[in-house]
Amino acid sequence: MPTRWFFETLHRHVRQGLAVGKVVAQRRTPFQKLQILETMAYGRALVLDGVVQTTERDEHIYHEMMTHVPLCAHPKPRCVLVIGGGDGGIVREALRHPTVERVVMVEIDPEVIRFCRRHLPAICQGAFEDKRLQVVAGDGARYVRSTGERFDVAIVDSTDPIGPARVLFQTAFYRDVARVLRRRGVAVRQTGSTFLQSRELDEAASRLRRVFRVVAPYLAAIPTYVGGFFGFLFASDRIQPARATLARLESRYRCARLACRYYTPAIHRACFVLPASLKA
Ligand code: AG3
Repeated sequence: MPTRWFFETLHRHVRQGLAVGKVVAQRRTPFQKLQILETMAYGRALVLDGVVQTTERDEHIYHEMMTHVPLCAHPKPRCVLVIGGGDGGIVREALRHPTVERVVMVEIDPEVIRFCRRHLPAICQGAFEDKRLQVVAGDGARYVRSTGERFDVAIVDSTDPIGPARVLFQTAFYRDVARVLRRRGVAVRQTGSTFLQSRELDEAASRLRRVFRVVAPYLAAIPTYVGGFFGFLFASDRIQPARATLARLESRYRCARLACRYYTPAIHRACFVLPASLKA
């Protein structure tokens, strides 16, 4: 049987090709095209509008770094807001922290949640059944504009700034995120490949700097997000991410009984160390 190839459509001059055993499911929603592909190299993959969002084999790197970096940087995270993240990977990691009493996930496309729970259960691992989680089907930008609730950590797990996620890259949105955070609140977002989408990190950092006192990029290499190091931004008014001592991070890691596959307290400190070209 000839190999079927899926080619990602994200980058203009670079193409990621994945050999696909079968298309597990696909459908169009009012927001986007959803696909779950059985890939030979990375297990099942969630693809939105032609862009790989997460795969069974490497999802832990992204989800652990998006979640445990802000949660371990915070002295006692109780309430967590997740914007996007319908596959459930972030909420799964956030709910591992015993200090967390409440997680609100605001996902614009409820079909992503239904689709992933059914066809990609290895990502959420039952997190949607946790009583501490409330799922809001709606626009994250509108939610942070209007909610009266306050959070310790906000995690923006959006797609790239093409399609429905565009508003989640605007300064006005970051101002509203800051508004819903408590005094020692922390926000994080993904900013794409530092090589192929370098403007994304720069732009998001300068917008976040208009709103937050501390803005720090951090890095991880995620195989299915092509283009070398993948960028994240940490933003807060009070918390300096890399200033927490290793001993303190280790004690938080131990107290939370985390058993991660990628994140460690040492990685927490190391991921904020940047190459010369990325230093602002
Ligand atoms: N959302 C971020 C996907 C980023 C892909 N972008 C890229 N390769 N430049 C992932 C959702 C996982 N919960």
